[in-house]
Parts: sequence; structure tokens; C-alpha cells
Amino acid sequence: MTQQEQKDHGALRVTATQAAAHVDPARLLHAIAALARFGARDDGGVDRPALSGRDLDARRYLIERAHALGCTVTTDHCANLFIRCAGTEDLPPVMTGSHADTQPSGGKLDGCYGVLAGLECIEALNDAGIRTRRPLDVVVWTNEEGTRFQPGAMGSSAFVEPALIDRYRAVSDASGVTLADALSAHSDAFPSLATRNETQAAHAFIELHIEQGPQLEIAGRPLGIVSGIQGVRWYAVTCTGVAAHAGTTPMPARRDAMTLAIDVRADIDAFAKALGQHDTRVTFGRWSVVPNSINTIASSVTFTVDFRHPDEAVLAAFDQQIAQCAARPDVMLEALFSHEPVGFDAALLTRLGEAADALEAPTLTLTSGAFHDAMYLAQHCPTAMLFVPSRDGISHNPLEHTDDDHLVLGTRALAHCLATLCNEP
Ligand code: HGY
Ligand code: MN
Ligand code: MN
Repeated sequence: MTQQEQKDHGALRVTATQAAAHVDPARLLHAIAALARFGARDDGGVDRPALSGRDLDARRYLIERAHALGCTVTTDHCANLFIRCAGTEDLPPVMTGSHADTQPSGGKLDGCYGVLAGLECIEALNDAGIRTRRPLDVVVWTNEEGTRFQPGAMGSSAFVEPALIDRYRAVSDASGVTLADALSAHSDAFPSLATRNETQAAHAFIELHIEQGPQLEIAGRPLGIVSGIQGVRWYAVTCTGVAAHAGTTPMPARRDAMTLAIDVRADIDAFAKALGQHDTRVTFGRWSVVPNSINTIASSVTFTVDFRHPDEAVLAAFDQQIAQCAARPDVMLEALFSHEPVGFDAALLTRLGEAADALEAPTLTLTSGAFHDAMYLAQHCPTAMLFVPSRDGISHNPLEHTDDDHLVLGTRALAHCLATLCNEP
């Protein structure tokens, strides 16, 4: 390194350290509690479906907070929110952020923590009087969870592959509301939001998220450097039978859709575990039964399959086997979502490691079991993720919890990394 480069490098580190030091724990924790009020459940969890009224209220809170920070807010064709802290130069932005929609019985942190930590980093930069060269965008990606509208990660995927939006707009939720309806309700709620007109790819995307698993806690490490995300497959299986009276219909005369569904589920469970061995994650999370009456034999049963694995070949074999398994009378298979395993950018992982070192925080390098918007952003620009521990590895559950000092440490590491990236040439 030349003398000047060494001087610049030193100045960058000082700025990054100052940004990290100005993260305000009370302000961060207050924001987490405030956002959790939108869709708060009695059991301490959060139920905030994507683009629901509660989600629009939460977005209003985030937009108001962004404007109070001196940021501009724009949106796009999938209602992603881009909260921009201006840079001193017209350079491609650094992006951070996550999602604000939750599971029906979700926690306060999944996605929300990454959005609020991003806003906290902007506030810390302001408090430290730091103006960065590059703009910093904190993004709220729409419908990451995919529970209201399938597939998941709609906002980030429609950002990197704009043509997807046409298919997405036709998707409807359980009550028949289409994404197109929900998007126009969003435009009606925020008529003055300008459309993002950024043409250049971002300089980098860093997503801070809770691990949602037990690895960091078991290893006793407060920060996780996430090297990649395992692959995912979502399917819906519909089994058809004939509705009939539960009391009068002899067993041999029945065509019970539930009996067929339980049989198909057992086959899928068996080959998923055989294919993926120890790394298999297979879940049959949502069931819908028609007519769903205690004394009528089911005429139709639809259940979902969520399969995850780090190996692309296993995922491809699963696709083949589930198609074979469904090729039988009265069974219909629908593919809902598919993403291959993703590896993150090595240089960004180094930056995250430097941030952790600067904060003297031990780290663990791991692969994410959950998918995240970062899996799509990796197509758009250099991308990486940072994790903090989840107590007992619990998530997608009102008991989801991360210790305050870990939440603060993760935000300080994010601030350090963003300040560095935003001042890179
Ligand atoms: O399902 C997932 O992995 C994410 O939490 N939505
Ligand atoms: Mn998430
Ligand atoms: Mn989630």
C-alpha cells in the first residue's frame, strides 16, 4: 500500500469505528418494540402479513422515521421501500435492510431487526457527523415470508428479475385478494412516494438478521459471518376424493382424500430423508381440507411441502422424486417456489470479519438454514449476511428472542461495515 493509501485506509477505519460507537442501544431497542406494536399478538409475538393494513401502518411508521432522519423514501413496482441517506458523491449506493412482514405467529425480530438496525446505522452516522461518499439505502423488501402470497421473497426477486412481477400480481391470498389489489392499496396509502429511478447496480448489499437456529448459541459466538444460504423448494400437493357420510359409508366404499394425503405425505417424508440424510429439512406446514367437517369424508386435501438442503444435486433429485410420487390418480402437484443454494461475496465476508475484529467480537462462519432476500440480491451485486444468535434457536414463534447486547453488537458491526463500504471508491 502507498503512503496515501495507508492514510486513507486509516481514516476509513476511524470513521467506521466512530459510526459503530454512535449506535444508541436504547434507541435501537425502543424502535424494535415500537415496530412490534403493529400486529402485536397477546402472546408477545407479531402477526403482520405482507401489505395488510397492519403492514401499511408499520410502513407509515418507517417512512415517517426515515423523513425525520432527513432521508428520502422511494418505492418500486413491488412496493419495496428504499430509504436513502444521501452520499456526497453520485456513486452507486450501498444497500442494507430486510423485510417487515412476519409469520402469522412470528416474533419481533425476523426481518424487522435488519430494517431497524439499518435505520439505527443512519442515525449513528448522523450523530457522528459522518457524511459518506456513497448513498446508503435501507430497504424494506416486500413479502419475504411468503405466507400471505406465495412464493416468498417476492419484493427482492421482482427487484432483481423485474419480469416476475406480472406472475406475482395474479397471485391471491387465502381470501382471494390478489397481490395486484394489495399493491394498489399500498399506492393509495402512500400516493406521494416517488418511484425509485436508480439505474446502476448497488455497490454492495449487507443483510443483518437473527440466525433463527441454534448454531451461534451452541458455539457461544455473538456474531455469525454467513457464507451462503441453502436451497429451497416449496410445493402444494392436492389429493382428491369423494365427499360422503362418515356414518353410513362402509370403509371399502370410501375415496377419502385425507387417507390419500397422509399416504402421499408419508412417501415424500421418507424419500426426502433418504435423499438428504442429516441435512434434510422437510416440513408439511399448511393443510386445507374440504369440506373440513367432522362427519363428512374429505373430498379434497391440499398440503404444502417445504424442502431445504445445501446440495443442488439433492434438491434436483427431490424435484424428480416428488414428481414421480405425485404421478398417481387423484393427486396433483404444484411447484410454488424454488431457489438454488447461494454463496456470498468473499470480499464482503472479509469486511464483515474486519468489523467483528474491530469490535473484538468472536465469530462463527455458517450457512443460513433460512432463506433471505439476500439470496436474490446476490444476483444483483456483491452480497453477504451477518447473524446474531437466536435464544434456543427459536424463530417463527412468539418466543423468538435475541439478547439485547447481541442486538446492539450486530448493529455496531453493521454500522462499521456500512461506513467502510460507503467510503470505498
Ligand atoms: O422461510 C424462510 O426461510 C424465511 O424465514 N422466510
Ligand atoms: Mn427473515
Ligand atoms: Mn422468516
